[in-house]
Amino acid sequence: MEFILVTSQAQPNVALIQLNRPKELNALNLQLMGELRDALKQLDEDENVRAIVITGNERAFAAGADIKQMAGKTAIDMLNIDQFSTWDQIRKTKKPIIAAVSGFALGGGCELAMTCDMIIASETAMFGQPEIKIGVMPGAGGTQRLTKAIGKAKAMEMVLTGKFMPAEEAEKQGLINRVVPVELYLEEAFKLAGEIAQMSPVAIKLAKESVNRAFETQLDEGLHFERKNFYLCFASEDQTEGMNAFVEKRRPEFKGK
Ligand code: CO8
Repeated sequence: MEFILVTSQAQPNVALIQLNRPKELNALNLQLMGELRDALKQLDEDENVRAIVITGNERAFAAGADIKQMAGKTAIDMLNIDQFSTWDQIRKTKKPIIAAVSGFALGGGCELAMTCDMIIASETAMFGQPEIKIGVMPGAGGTQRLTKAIGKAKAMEMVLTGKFMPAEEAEKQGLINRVVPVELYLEEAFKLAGEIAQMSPVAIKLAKESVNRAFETQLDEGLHFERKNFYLCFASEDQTEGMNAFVEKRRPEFKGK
């Protein structure tokens, strides 16, 4: 594995996955996501593992999908790459996953944290869906999960302005479980994972499945709708302009084409 580190017994019955592209703020390229999918599948099958913690580093959980990798893509390229089958596989993990978030959790990074079952954040964590600023929109569940977590008005504002939400506010809005000082976020995530790991693995699996079921039937339809619109963004000149502007470190000029 090049872009993630896996420790299968970080604590008794608890595994840790660390996203490890620190220079790129853990931008989620295709390889990293593939590695994450494979690691989760293995841990899900390992009977010594009962709970999984996913983390980044202090500066970034993940600053989103890798814009440099996506910048030149067309809608059809995006459709053919079919990166969302990886996300779907991650979503199917049966064991509980806790995201331990510090620093940036943006775009795909925020979506990855929300795909986990619980989120423990450091006081420096920043959540956001800033895709709109680079001429696209969330594509890995952001419009659906954020709206369900914090309600339409707040989600709409975040998705349409790209504004970040600090950890304290995210806790108030119900997006995350709790905020702790930066030196404690990983420890707190382990504590929660350790508590869960003491329960019946069978009951935990069934309970997780049932809680997810509370919104999953509508979620499937919502995710499908979101994906089509996300791909459609790649048919616009604004997507090319927005992503190239990011890569070239300048302001984008959107033309509505
Ligand atoms: N993709 C690629 N590279 C990135 C990304 C990214 N998302 N984020 C940061 N980087 C790189 C920067 O380009 C920079 O690299 P370099 O030194 O080579 O120029 C390095 O990481 C450090 O970043 P900055 O210098 O920009 O650090 P700052 O502290 O000045 O700013 C920010 C930090 C605010 C986080 C800034 O980097 C930023 O705005 N990043 C982009 C955030 C963003 O727009 N995220 C959404 C991406 S699109 C998306 O996630 C769509 C998801 C839908 C589908 C999911 C499929 C996987």
